[in-house]
Amino acid sequence: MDFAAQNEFYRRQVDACLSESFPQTDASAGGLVVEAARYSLLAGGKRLRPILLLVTTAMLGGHPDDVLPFAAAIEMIHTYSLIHDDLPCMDNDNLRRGKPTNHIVYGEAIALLAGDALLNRAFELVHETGEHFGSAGWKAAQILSHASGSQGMIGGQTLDLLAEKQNIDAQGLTEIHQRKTGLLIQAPILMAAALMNATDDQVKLLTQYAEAIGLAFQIRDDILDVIADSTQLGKTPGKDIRDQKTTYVSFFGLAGAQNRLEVSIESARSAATELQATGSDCGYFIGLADYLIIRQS
Ligand code: GRG
Repeated sequence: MDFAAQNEFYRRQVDACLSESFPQTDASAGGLVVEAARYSLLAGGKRLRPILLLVTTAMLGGHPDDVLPFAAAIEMIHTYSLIHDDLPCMDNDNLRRGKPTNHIVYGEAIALLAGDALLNRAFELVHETGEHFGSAGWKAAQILSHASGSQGMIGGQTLDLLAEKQNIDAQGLTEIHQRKTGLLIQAPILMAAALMNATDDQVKLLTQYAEAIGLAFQIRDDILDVIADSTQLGKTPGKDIRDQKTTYVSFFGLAGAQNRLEVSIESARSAATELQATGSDCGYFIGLADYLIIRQS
């Protein structure tokens, strides 16, 4: 299967699992907040993070079905962060995944609760499934908590808010990107490595790959904010300039950002090629690196 077919195959599995993992309940059991959570969870999206967990698991000799709840959990955490990020007190946006944002449809209070519900359901799933993997399950849970907590995504979002209208240096910019976006993209790869008891050499190469694509993803996001339109993106472009944010493009210029994107992608390709040489099928990893350079949404 080529990259696109593999991606589509796993995306369908993720979508089915997400719907089953957070079923609609009736009004007496918090039906409205579940409806709001499902509105954003099932609104589409690339499903990059859960697919990475399934692909890495398969690459390391495991069965993707066995780790589907972990994959759903990551997507729930990602979706909650998008709902909260779109709220008026944060980015105040009205378009996400090509649809009106959660608070536009359900109001701010329910949107806040829908995000909270997704976060809690995510860790419920991790605990339900983690016990079947023994200590590896706990390790995977710890990786996910770290990536999404105050040392990871929440910390990165805080630094990002504090950095608005400030002059930050390249190191500060990388730190924000690494924590806000990078760690949750690295997490599924490292969780799969933990769950599949990968060797130290495999973990080293998987970490190199994961760090490189996490950074590449964010640099491309900064580029798209400048060059894409809202139909393409499914969200509002031009927000970084509006909020006077320092981004890879504002700091290094479009060509400089593109250059750094290519350096990151080269590092990802090199790690994937080395992993391939150890006998793992890294076709998806290489295809993803190529896609991240040109992705349009
Ligand atoms: C509010 C706790 C909290 C965190 C917010 C992730 C995040 C932190 C904010 C999202 C804002 C943003 C546009 C970040 C840039 C990178 C990013 C995470 C883009 C969205 O992810 P995609 O492209 O989205 O994977 P889809 O919709 O495809 O899942």
